[in-house]
Amino acid sequence: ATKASSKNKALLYSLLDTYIQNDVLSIEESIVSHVEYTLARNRYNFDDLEAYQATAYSLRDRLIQAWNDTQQYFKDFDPKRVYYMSMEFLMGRSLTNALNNLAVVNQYTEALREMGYNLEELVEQERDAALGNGGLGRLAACFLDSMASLNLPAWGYGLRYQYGMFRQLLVDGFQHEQPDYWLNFGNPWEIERLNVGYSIKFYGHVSVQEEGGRQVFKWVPGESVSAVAYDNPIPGFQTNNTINLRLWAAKPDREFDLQAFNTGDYVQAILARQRAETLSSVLYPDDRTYQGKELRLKQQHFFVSATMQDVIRRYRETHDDFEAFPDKVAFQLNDTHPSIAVPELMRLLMDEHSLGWTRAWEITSQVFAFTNHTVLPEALERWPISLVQKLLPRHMQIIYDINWRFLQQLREKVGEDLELMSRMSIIEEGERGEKLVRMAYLAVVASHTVNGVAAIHSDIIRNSVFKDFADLWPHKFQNKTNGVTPRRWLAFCNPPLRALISRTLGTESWINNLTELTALREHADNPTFQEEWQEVKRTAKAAACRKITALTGTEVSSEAMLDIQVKRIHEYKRQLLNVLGIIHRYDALKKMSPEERSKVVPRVCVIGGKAAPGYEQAKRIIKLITAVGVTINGDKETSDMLKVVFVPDYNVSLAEVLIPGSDVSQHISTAGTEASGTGNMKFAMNGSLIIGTMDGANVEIADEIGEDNMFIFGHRAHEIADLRKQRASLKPDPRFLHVLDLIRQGTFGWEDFFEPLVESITTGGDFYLLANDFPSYIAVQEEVDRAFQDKARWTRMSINSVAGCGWFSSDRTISEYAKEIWNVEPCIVPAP
Ligand code: HBZ
Repeated sequence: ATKASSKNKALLYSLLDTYIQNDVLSIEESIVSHVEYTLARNRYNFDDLEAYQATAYSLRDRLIQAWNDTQQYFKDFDPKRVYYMSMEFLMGRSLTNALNNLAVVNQYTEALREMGYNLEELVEQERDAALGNGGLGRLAACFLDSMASLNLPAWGYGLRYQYGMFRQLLVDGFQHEQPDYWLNFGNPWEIERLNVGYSIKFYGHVSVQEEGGRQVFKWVPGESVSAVAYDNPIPGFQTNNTINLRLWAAKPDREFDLQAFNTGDYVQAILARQRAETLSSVLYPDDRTYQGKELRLKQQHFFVSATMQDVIRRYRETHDDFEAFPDKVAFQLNDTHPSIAVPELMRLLMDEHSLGWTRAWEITSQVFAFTNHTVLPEALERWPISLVQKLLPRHMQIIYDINWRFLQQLREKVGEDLELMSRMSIIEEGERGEKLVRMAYLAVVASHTVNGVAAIHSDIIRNSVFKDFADLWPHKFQNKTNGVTPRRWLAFCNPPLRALISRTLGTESWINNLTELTALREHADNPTFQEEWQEVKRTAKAAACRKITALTGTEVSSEAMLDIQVKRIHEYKRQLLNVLGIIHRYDALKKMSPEERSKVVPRVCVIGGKAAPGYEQAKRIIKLITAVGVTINGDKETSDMLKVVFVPDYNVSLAEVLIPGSDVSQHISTAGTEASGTGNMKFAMNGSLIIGTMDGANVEIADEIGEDNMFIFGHRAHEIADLRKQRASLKPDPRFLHVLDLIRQGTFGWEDFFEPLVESITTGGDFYLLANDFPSYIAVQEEVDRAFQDKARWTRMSINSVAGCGWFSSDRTISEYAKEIWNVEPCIVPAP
């Protein structure tokens, strides 16, 4: 590239000075110019989709300016940076978020109104960016928001899937999966960087040569694809800082397959090249059942290798050697999915940058930290050695070396304890002689810090999942209780609540300092404030009910209590317990006299969430919910008192409507199974009361907002192991058995299809202990009804929920990561 002369420079500096203005007229000009020149549509005639796209491009211009300033500032200042590595970023929509963070909501609303468009309608045109399964992916998105808002020198790295989380369709109450081709109409929020690309190798073999007295390993790949960068600007709230989420897409490699073209079959060679793109095309929709698919490991290595090469290149722009690398770089591994980064960094340092093993390991073990998100054994990644060996032969050698040195070190420390060594080995001697790589152990061995995502979960990690490692390296283990961004999950999705809080506290500073919400406590019993609070809830609830009716065709009254359980469908989350409770409620209603019935609190029970496509039991649960809904909603005798709906295709955007409108929400996993949960925090933040077990972050929510402001039930984590042992001799509550009988008798039809569900909680062993927790669940539900009848009490509990939520801002979580794990500091970009 030619460098601008100093004369030109002055001109270049001045040229864009006045380009971006945020007055209404400039915004109108900017939108119309995008209609005309970016979309090439007629400026007098564009539909809502085009208006949305032009608005998004107009905002993108503004984001790019802040992004450029931020990246230049980071480059000049050269602080230690953190790279958040995640296979998933569940971003949802960007328009409302960008408008609010850039503080231009009013101007855009007015500009669009003058042109004849309604911003709220345009917002609905945007497809969710659903590049994640659930909590883990959404956490990564909340973390980006907080890292930007806290002015941290941070980047996110991930994959640009062309097909995000599948769209869930319900046909006759059964889940069907539809492809989510979200890029259909383009993605105005991303910047394609065709100039940023890396070659990613697969397969082949490793040769060893002697060079100057040391062994040099050469990986001769059998396949190679290019990784191309797509940058997504992430604005912070009330700051100019705009960080980057860099997502990689696979493209055919320019150089690599020249050979193939010499064989004569030109067309076949082109088609083979084209297949490279499938590598990053689809998100695996299985949360926590490890499948061991070759393409998945390919995706992991692809994403990790591109990221490592990119970070090293950036570091080397300002450093001649790797001495300062650990002072300039921190990597956070979002679960084990990116943990192949450990041998990849070792390989790059040794084979491409000529460092010796010792120095490479010193560096590697200073830069990684690892977050665990589950204790369910079926979710732990264990790649067969034969597969790793075939796909990544050099990495397999390095993993063996890491393990050998680790076991040596262990032996020095504890002596020749073979039992312990085989327990802790990164290589597992699997059944049938199949050896496996325990990716979690690889991550633990290489990381300087390992954390769980709620206090109880971090304890479980220390005391069971990674106990041997915690005994060996107690200093490595930490807790970082999850949080959610109060921007998306309160201020932007619930503007009336934001306004009421700000009016009451006389400031908006709580949005960046969420513990200020405790000041709401002193208003909790104030009748006028309570009245305003109820009005806010009524507004949100009306919107939620409209949405529910639109999605399900079932009329639901916004007078009724709105009870919501939305999350991935999994046995451990116990949606089945919820349904059994609903059936019990229905049965009780049927047995009442009309007068008794008229005194009951009407309830709308909403359940939503996706089942992994191969998870049959979860799919049966969905069918049971819908079948129970058909029977109950069609019963004239009870339908004023009870409705049951399954909302299809639960996603981030739907959550933003349902959560503000809900009265109660359910977080009822068997104690010790839900690592944290983050939906619980979002509901509490919007004044929805929690029905929950003492599991995950519920425990800390109870500490913060008070158990008397929640509905806690069920056995505690320390009791679970014994209860499981004794489950076979448990005599379940008669009401529990009666509910099962109703299902078996065909009250909801499909009794043969539901038999495996009934079996799983009876003769099947009831692993998640539904029978044990059923009585206290029913009791707490009765308490919920009583509380709802006392409006002042309910409203006070709701206010206290919000008041106690300050701790669950992801700003708090990220500040802790920054100080206690990453050792990075804010790097505030000056205002332009
Ligand atoms: O991570 C969730 C935990 O279940 C939840 O308790 C926690 O709050 C949240 C954030 O820490 N875990 C997941 O969402 N896990 C996955 O989505 C997943 C995706 C792909 C996998 C395995 C797990 O291969």
